[in-house]
Amino acid sequence: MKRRKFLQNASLSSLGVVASASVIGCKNSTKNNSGYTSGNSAIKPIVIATWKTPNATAKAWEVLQNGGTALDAVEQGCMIEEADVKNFSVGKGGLPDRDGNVTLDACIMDKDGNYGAVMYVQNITHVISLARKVMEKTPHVILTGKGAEKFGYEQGFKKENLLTESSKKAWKKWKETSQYKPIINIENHDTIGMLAIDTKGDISGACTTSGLAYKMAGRVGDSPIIGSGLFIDNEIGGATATGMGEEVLKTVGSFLIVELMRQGKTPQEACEEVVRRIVKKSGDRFKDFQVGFIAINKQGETGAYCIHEWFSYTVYKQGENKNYKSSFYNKA
Ligand code: SD4
Repeated sequence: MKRRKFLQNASLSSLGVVASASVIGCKNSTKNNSGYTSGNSAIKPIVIATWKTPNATAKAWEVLQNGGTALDAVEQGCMIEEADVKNFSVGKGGLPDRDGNVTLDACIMDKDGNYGAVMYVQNITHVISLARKVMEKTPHVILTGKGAEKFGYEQGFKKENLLTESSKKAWKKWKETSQYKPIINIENHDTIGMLAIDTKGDISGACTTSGLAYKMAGRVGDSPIIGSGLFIDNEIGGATATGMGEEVLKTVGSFLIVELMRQGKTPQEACEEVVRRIVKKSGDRFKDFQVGFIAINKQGETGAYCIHEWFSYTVYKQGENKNYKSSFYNKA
């Protein structure tokens, strides 16, 4: 999806986006327009996901409402985006690397701190399920490339061509200039990271992506890496990232958010601190890349923060599925 153009052409209200900057971060409210919540009563079940992904959160919510686990919810929620060929950053239809190959990364974490990931996988759409199989059926936590693919076929996954006609067309157009310059909020930021709390109060998370469009062959970003693209600690909460993976990796952003929450920060405060740290480390470079985080704590309080305007996230809680605009660092 051409997100910036899309966002420029639509008013906030027509997107169903609820402006949040002024209320995000206010510590004592119990419920407000931002999707950010705070207070003593635990909110569950609840699901939060990066970007405008209402179909994915609806699927996860359905699983949770039926008494399913947070782990099942995040897997099934993410599968919706993986199957959506209109999402150019996830699963089938994801934009390829510069050689024209679609390569997918994903990871999943459960309430017991178990983790499974696959990286650089071709020809399999539902890599989030493959990551779960790695977690549950192998003695390992990460499989990559051909090995992951082989394991997938052994587990009954279907071999598919992930390069759709429209992604192929976009790649051919890109090849005319071959300029690798990811643009903030444009072609490559619809990665889905999802966090959920089930009716028992247990937390799980998942993250799945085709990575940055036109990346070098072999490149892996933050999304499948524990602590960077995703981290869950069932005692504390969880966090997940979207945006320029290289920058998230260098800060181990999702782990850091969870650790900051352990030290007493709200999810919102923790997201803000990690974004500020990324900005500070980058000197002036932050002007050219986007990073966004979402987080949830054990009480079901949520937070979100990004560097540049127009990151959004979707929360399904108390029967309502809503997209919210994230507050952001760069007001310049
Ligand atoms: C990556 N973080 O591979 C991912 C890209 C992303 O929406 O978030 N795209 O670096």
